[in-house]
Amino acid sequence: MQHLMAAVILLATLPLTARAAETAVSHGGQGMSGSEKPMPATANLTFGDWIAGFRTRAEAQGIHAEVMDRAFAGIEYNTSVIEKDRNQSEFTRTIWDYLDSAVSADRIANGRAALAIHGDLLQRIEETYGVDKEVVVAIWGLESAYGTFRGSIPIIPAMATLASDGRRGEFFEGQLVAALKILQAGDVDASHMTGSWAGAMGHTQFMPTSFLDHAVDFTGDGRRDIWSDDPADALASTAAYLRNFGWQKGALWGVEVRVPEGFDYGLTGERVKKSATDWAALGIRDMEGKAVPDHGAASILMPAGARGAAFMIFPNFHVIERYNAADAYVIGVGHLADRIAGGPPIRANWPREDRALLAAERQELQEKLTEAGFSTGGVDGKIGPNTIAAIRAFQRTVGLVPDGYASVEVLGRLK
Ligand SMILES: [Ca+2]
Repeated sequence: MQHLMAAVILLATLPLTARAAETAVSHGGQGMSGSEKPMPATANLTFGDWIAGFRTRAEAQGIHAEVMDRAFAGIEYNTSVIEKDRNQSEFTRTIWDYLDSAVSADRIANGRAALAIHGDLLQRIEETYGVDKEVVVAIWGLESAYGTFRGSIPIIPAMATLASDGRRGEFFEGQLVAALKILQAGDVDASHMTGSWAGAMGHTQFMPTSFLDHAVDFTGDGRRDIWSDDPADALASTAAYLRNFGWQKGALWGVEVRVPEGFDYGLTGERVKKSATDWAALGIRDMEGKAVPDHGAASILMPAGARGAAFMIFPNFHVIERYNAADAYVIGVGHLADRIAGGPPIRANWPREDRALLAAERQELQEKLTEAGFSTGGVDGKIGPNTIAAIRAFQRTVGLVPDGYASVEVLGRLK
């Protein structure tokens, strides 16, 4: 999952359970251009040649020949994995659509049930790692619907296929070597090492490299087993992951806030950090009208612009980002955890009449902004800090609220 961190997200028409993996490999998640090489007709022959070369590279990284032999026995090129990699949707979900599903009544109820059923285990994990149990349960709920959808695709063939394919071969070869190291360590055998097509494994969808860095054996049987029905090792591994990135127990991830009339929307976004006290002085209040207590350096996030909800976010927000960097995901995890703990729904309305820009429209937005003199630092279809800054600058010149939100309206004004 550390590979997720820098990734810009795609919250496309994907099952929630596949999202972490999608994100890990989407690098912005745009639809594929027409320049991709078609798969060679002799894919299996090519795959065999690739395996021969890979064997040498894997052995150079300490993978034993017998581990390689066992893992690759009868392996076949997985065409469907390549098809999935090529056909990622260009449709991006709005944050409200995402949250409707991520924090549905069912997912809240199932989270509370999971917390009750596994209460003793989660309490021990919380005490051991100093990570609030509700956030661990929320990640479990989003990644696999509390263990219901852990992924059944054999990881070694999937990673080998993607590694042999040129598009993101280096990334997947790293995951494949990590997966072989897991087999070599004896945590699982190849037949039980399953997950999503893009390599996310087990109850909380660890990528192989993240497993090597963070997974733990909480049951004490000598194996880090994140795949079996017993979620203990997977949940403890997730807690360890969050602890390793600096989780502060008992501190908020974020809280919904109201911004005052005349608020400078140029202060929104993760780049601007202030203390809760300084935000209070600027008129930011929680939904009860009170100043927000201090939970560390805070930013004001308005993920759907000025017409949607506002959140004051804290350092724990950035810890959840290490799992998956999308604002929608982080808010989904944090809000689900709050709801499982009995907290209130998000109160603000979302601009539900809006739709998300398509990938082609995001590129068009960047082209039009650049043409109009507001540089987006390139045209890649990803709405990053440069594009947000360009949108704000454009909004100011035409008298729109400078919230930096990449809306259909802004694109329309540029045309
Ligand atoms: Ca174990």
